[in-house]
Formats: sequence, structure tokens, C-alpha cells
Amino acid sequence: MATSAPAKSVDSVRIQKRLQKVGIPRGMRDFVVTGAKRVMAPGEEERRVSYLSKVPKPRCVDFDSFKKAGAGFLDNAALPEGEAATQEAQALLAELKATGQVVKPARQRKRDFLVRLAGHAELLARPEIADFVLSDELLALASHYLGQVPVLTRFDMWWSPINDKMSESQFYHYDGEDETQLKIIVYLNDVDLENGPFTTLSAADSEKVKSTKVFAQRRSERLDDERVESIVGKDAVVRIVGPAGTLAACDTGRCLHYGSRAKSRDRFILMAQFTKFLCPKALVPDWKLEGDRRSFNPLQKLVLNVT
Ligand SMILES: O=C(O)CCC(=O)C(=O)O
Repeated sequence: MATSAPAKSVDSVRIQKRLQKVGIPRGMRDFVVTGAKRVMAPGEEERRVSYLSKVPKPRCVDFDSFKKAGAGFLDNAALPEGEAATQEAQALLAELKATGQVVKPARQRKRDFLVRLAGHAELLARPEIADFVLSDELLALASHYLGQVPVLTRFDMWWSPINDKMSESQFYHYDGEDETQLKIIVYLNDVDLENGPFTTLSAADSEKVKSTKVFAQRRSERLDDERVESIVGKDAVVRIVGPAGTLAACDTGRCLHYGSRAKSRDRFILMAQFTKFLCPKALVPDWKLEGDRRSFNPLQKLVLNVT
């Protein structure tokens, strides 16, 4: 596979906004963006699909069960890089706290239950963290799950301060970027039922909710617990609780999910998002990796879309 130049892409977020402004419906907008991505990088998606034959199957989940459920814990033993990444991210967090950077930005008053503390540039500059998010095992999971070598579209550290809010992503919802995508979650402190665990339904249970009148057939829909649980029952709810270092993955395009209902203590996480190359609503980011001159292998280059 040629990795001589990063695949060209389009600013899907900007195009989506412009088309929305002039009243183009969602389905048509997605069609236009996907088409534009295809034109800018002919054959790229097909190359990413065929590269899959070179990627071993993941061992950090029972793959067939995971594929069906769309969400679950990852086995730390199969992802040994997770421990060093957690420690390094905790060290970064300690630095941010010591330098007074763990503060709620004034402009983010509405969404102050989930605050971004660090982005991909700071995280990927730390080898222990990059080695985890670009580990063979994690990329095997994301690639086989999505049926192609995906793009790492976001990678951030998030802080969920204690809050008594109930808004936006604290309600059950699907993520809007694509109908399938994969988010990887790493807990940086212990998370129990009181400090806002990431919470999800399986893809099948989500589908049950989606097929009823409760769901208004808009992907941006937010649903309260009562309405959801009246359909699938309380036992269907999967709460990702565990000590610092807990690893989980969720297809937030297929699984209704929520989080950050932090009542007793703050929650700190790393979250990486992998999407298909032609994802209609995610950027193929222009990763700025100047600070990091380590060499990436061909699979990592594809995931980062760098040369
Ligand atoms: O705060 C959380 O745990 C949920 C975040 C979320 O909904 C998302 O990243 O899609």
C-alpha cells in the first residue's frame, strides 16, 4: 500500500454547516460530503478495506460477541500499553492541575459537565500514550470492527466535574458523525456509579428503542432513562465502572449511551474516536505531529493519515 502522501480529504464539518444553512436535508448533506471525500481520494476507502487482510484479529475482546454487542470492556492483559498510557495521562493531568489548567472555561458554561483538558497534539506527543492508541491491538480492534483501516478522528482528555446537570450527552443518545464508529475509553481515576460512568445499551437493545415511537427517528434525539428503560428494562443497561486503567470500547453510532452524571467525585478519561474514511461528519484530521519524529509503521500512518 502506498503511503507516500496522505489521502486528501475535505472539511466535512464546514461543508455540513454550509449545506445545513441553506436547508439541505441531512441525508443529502451526508451524500454530498461522502461523494466529495471519494472524489478527493479515489480508491482510498477500498485500499483501507483491502489492507484489513494484513491486520491480525484482535485478542482484547471476544470479537464476534463484541461486534454484535457494539460495546464492552477491553481485556487489559491483551493491551499491556494501557497501563503505561494511563500513568502517563495521570502525570499529564497532575501537571495540568499543578499549573491551574483544570478549570471550567467561561465560554463553556452550558457544557461544563464535560470539559476537554487536552487534545491529540499533547497526547500523541507522549510516547506512552501514542503507543497505546496506536498499538497493534487497538488498531486491530478498530480496523476489524469497522471493516477497514479507520482514521483516528479525535483523541482527547476529558474532565467531568461533579455536577447536578442533566443535559445533552448526559441523556441517552447516538453520536451523529456516522452510523458506525468506535470510541475507546480509558479511565484515569476510579469510576463507580456515583461519578458518572460511561453507560450504554447493546446495539440490539438500542435498535429495540429505535424501532419504537419513543425514538423520533432523528439521530440528534436525546432520551431520558424512563423512556428507554420502559422498553428494554433496567437490566439491559451496561455501566462501565472500574478502577483507573479500565479500558472499554463503544460504537456510539450503534449504541445509545450517556455519561458524566458525576455526583460524588470528578471523572477523568481519555477518549479516542475511530471512524471510517468516508465518514460524512468527521474530519480526516490534519494531525500536527511536528514535535514527534518517531517513525510510524504503515498501519499507524494510515490511521493518522500522515506520510
Ligand atoms: O460523558 C460521557 O461519558 C459520555 C460522552 C459521550 O456521550 C460521547 O463521547 O459520545
